Amino acid sequence: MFGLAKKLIGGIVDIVSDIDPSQFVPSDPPPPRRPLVYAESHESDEEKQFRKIFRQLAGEDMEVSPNELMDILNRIISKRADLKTDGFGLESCRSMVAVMDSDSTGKLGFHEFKYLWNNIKKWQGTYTCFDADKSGTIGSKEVPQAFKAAGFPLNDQLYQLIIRRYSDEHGNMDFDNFIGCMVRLDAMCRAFKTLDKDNSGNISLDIKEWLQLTMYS
Ligand SMILES: [Ca+2]
Ligand SMILES: [Ca+2]
Ligand SMILES: [Ca+2]
Repeated sequence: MFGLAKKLIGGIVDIVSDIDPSQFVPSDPPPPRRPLVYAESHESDEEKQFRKIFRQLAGEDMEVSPNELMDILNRIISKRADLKTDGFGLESCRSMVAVMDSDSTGKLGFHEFKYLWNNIKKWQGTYTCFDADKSGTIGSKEVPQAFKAAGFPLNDQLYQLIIRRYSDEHGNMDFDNFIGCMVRLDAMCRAFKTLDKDNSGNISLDIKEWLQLTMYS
């Protein structure tokens, strides 16, 4: 989704000359029951490239399990000295899979994973950008700016709550905690918007719906 937006913006900046309009065909995720062959023949080059990488990461079953997600993320962050972290834990990866698992397979399929991947890339940029003192973590003073920039302008009370839950005893949020927090916050905001059909800012859930939402997350 973000790749496409970037491509479109890039196309506007480049203006005419080498624009290939067929590149701009929006590649919406196909309905889940469509055969794979159909999905693949309607993909952009960018998506084809990403699918190749996905195949390697996901293995035989073509789905990314929490363990596979943990391995991938830990392999990537081991190369990044600027991002302080004690590594992605299994519990945090299980939570990320749960909130992204829209078709309830217990793992991440191609589109679920791609969505998560693009978001992690975006939030890594936010993390680096808003680590103003270059400590490698997001300190409590850096939290409001970082979250605002990521699209979540909260209030002081919620920032304090998030720090209590995701930061260490000195108020510093390391990289894996930041990503875990963002994935969850983003998913919960999306769930809210879906449930708030009339945009009133209020939703009403019964106990079953409440537990479905909170227990698989
Ligand atoms: Ca951590
Ligand atoms: Ca899934
Ligand atoms: Ca910092």
